[in-house]
Amino acid sequence: MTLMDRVFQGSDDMYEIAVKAVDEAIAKFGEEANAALPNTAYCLPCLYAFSGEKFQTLGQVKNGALTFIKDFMTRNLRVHDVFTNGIATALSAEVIEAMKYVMNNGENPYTEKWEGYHGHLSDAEIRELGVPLVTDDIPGVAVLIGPAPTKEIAADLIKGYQSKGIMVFMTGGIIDQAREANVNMGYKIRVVPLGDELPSVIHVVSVAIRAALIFGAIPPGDFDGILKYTKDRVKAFVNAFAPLSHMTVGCGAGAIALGFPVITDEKENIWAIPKSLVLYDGYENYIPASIEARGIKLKITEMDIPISYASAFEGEIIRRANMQLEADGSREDSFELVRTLDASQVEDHKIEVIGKDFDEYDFGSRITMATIVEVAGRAMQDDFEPVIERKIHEYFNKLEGIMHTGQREMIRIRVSDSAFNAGFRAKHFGEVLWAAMKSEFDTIIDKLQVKIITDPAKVTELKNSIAMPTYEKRDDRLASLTDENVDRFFTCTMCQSFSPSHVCVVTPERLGLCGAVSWLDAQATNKLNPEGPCQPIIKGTPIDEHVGSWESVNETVHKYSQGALEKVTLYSIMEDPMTSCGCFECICGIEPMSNGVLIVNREFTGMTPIGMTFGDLASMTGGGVQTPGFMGHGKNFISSKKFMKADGGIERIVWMPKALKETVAEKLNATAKELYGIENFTDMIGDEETAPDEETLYAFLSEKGHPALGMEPLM
Ligand code: SF4
Ligand code: NI
Ligand code: CU1
Repeated sequence: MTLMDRVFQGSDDMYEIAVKAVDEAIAKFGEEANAALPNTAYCLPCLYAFSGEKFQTLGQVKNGALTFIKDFMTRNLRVHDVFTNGIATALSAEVIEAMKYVMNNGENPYTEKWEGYHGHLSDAEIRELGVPLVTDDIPGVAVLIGPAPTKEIAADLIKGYQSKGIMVFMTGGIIDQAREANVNMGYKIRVVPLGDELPSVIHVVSVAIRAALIFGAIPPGDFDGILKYTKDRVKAFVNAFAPLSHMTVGCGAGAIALGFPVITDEKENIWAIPKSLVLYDGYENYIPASIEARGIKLKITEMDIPISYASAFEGEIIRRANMQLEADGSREDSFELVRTLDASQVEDHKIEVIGKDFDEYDFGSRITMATIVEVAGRAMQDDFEPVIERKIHEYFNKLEGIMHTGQREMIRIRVSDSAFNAGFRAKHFGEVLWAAMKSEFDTIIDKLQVKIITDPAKVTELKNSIAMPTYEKRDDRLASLTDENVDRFFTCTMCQSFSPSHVCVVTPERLGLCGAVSWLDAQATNKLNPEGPCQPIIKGTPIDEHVGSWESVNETVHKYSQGALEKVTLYSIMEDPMTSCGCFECICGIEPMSNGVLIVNREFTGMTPIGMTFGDLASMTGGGVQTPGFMGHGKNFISSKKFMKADGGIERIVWMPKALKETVAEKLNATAKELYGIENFTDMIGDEETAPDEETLYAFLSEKGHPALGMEPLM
């Protein structure tokens, strides 16, 4: 059998299973039943992307989707057929997986076998990956189709990828091997066990394809556009282990069609294709070969520490039972601070531990701990201190077995027993900060020293004498930063690696829509990398300052969107609103009955009163396209005086999920009081409990006398 024949056989095999699965589902639920996968606005996302059609019901899948797939299963024995049959194999897998969800009433069909199986990923999970992907914290995506020859090889590969930040998706027997080898798994730590059967591999393909729809604004049905997007922008690859079934070979052809190289030790009827099909049997070569084949560039920071450091560990949770020690600023004084000193006062790479080291405490101790980073540099400015300081959270969290939450004097740091037993001590926190900050802020920081202080009296003294006054000074500075009293805004084009025409305009009162880039961050990024993603926009004279319209802003977005945009009105969601890439923290959209808008955060999985979920609303905008009436934004923007200022301001907000309301309440209420004299504005805003649908919302707003009801129509 030739390689081509194996692909065709695999494609036939997968199709046959799909047909059976659909018939079975129809026999049980009827043709009218819903076929869509849960928590996505794209129904069967891969089929939608390639065909442009949403196959909503089982009948539509049977009569539409299966025919669409069949048309790809051409047999003219040309190379082209290998790819189309590869795609057909993948699409059949999507049908099979969707039917598993249908048969299980829309719930994850795998959890009955093992609760760790992740199955299908939601749109929100994909959006959440936007920022780490653009910052190269996730430099690539590995898809492992198992089982590997031994559980040790499986564990080495998984951990090897994880320690390089590469996100791992697994399907089949390799998951059992990882379980036997006690490998930690889960979406949060970026090692995702999809499911035990091969078709579950489609759930990671679906991530790549939805990235094209969400971030790339590729229109559904644009077959070539989708393939070009995944090839150019999604740094994924496949590792598959012999013996391969024909279906796996078929999936491999699909992967190669999407631009994802396959690395395998298969020997039967297979031959290498440069950059696409790489044959290996030395498993220690898999990782370097995969990285090279996909052209992945790794960010490497050498650190003198006994544990791993990678973004995948940011999602780790350390429970009390595994807690060697903890510093908790809400109970005992603890804090972290970055401050600038004169060059003569800083000795580069000096790390001091003042007080007891970690091995002088009992297991489970609560300690006090201050982290003081002192920097000197000719380009250093006070404004950069909070930007650099906030990074401590990320740097500590990237350590395997270390958990960090909060900032300033409200931090909590946990060191696990495994990190401690590996030899992790206080000075290693200093090593991490020195290495990470010196490499990330190289053009700002010339010299850097760290003090880790555990002596309680000393911590308290320094907190009161240095830390608190510094925080206060910074807060005053932040409060004084408004759009009016700075001379420049900044662009952020970081997301262009996924959303080629998207430009964020970052102002003091409007942070980037991902929530991760404030005006101060953008300013520091510009200083670090003057040719980089954050370019200054010197304001100049406004066209209309009330609505947020500047000639300079228009020229800049026109230039950096490569001509895709003519103008942006910063304070409006109706008139030339800012575009969205896709990774926004929140989406706001018009609520027609009340003349207001509702805002939904990414974490909210429920329904809004207009009958759309976060995913549905989010799918209305993205990819750097302007869509009046819908706009992605950061959480902090909600309480800004500039939020929808041109369209009536925060008084337009009529609905938010309860949890989001609680998060923003303090600041939003303060803004409402200052601008409109309204007390406890959030009490007037409906949520999923008080106002689950449009009728209850209208009644709720009327009862509360919500100001939006008396405002001019939005449209
Ligand atoms: Fe992406 Fe905008 Fe955030 Fe920059 S500010 S990373 S462009 S979402
Ligand atoms: Ni133009
Ligand atoms: Cu983004």
